[in-house]
Amino acid sequence: MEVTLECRPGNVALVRIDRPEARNALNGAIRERLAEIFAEIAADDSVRCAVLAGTDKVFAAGADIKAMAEAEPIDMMNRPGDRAWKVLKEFPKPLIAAVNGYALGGGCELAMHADIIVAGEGARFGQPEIKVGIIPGAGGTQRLVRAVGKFKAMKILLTGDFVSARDAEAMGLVSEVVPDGEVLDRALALAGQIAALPPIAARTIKELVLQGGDLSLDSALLLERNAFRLMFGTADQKEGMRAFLEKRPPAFSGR
Ligand code: DAK
Repeated sequence: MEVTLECRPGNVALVRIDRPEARNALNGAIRERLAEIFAEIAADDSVRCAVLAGTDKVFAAGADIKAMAEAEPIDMMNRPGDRAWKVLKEFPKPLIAAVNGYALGGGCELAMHADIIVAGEGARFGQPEIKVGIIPGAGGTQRLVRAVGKFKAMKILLTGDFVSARDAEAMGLVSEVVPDGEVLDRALALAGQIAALPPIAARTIKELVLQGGDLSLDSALLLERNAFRLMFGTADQKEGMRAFLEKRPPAFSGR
């Protein structure tokens, strides 16, 4: 199986891509499996946070060039598995990308669908589509510029050059850089930490950050204010605040 789902203790799901002979190139079967898995864990109340990883050598080198080389526009319209991008975009729970090695093209776009990116020191990010005569197709021209700003994004997109993990971190594309051997453990630890917090608050924060970014500041602030008020209808708000006042650890129920 080239994509695996593992349910970890503490309400964490680990999804791994494993097609090392093709540098985890995202063929139709992998995209289809990602769509299935993320739809499944989105609906599974026992999952509160997910980690998406490749192998310890590569995250993903992008879409499968062999499968696209002779394609016509209509083939691109009907490409199997492309619903994965929609499922990932709409995945409502916190998602952490654990990046070792290359995250290129669709692989970089895949990482940018996450909410937090943990990268190994040897990770390399890039949008090299231009070098094979195409452009990014899963949000690279839009999410990258929102993450790092116009001038860094343009350089990456127009040259196709790779960026080191440290440079990616400095420009805001990576949340945290750790030694290569510690990437997955760090991502899982962060996921465990987030999964232990109230899931309704976590989902709402994700929703506001993503939706709010496309709105005027006033509209986004209104959205936040209303969502803030709704938190007072959750059991976890009562538990969190009472536990604080009673000087005891909270026991969040997810309601
Ligand atoms: N596709 C297919 N095979 C790939 C591949 C890829 N993206 N990347 C690597 N491979 C294969 C190589 O062909 C080689 O296969 P064999 O020759 O052994 O059969 C094997 O993996 C090992 O590759 P290398 O020998 O090149 O390995 P190195 O370690 O030397 O180099 C590398 C690793 C990742 C730097 C290099 O392989 C590389 O530059 N790969 C291509 C990276 C790239 O150009 N990525 C962008 C692809 S275009 C869409 C949404 C998104 C997209 C498209 C549509 N829609 C929603 C419609 C995305 C497009 C892209 O990502």
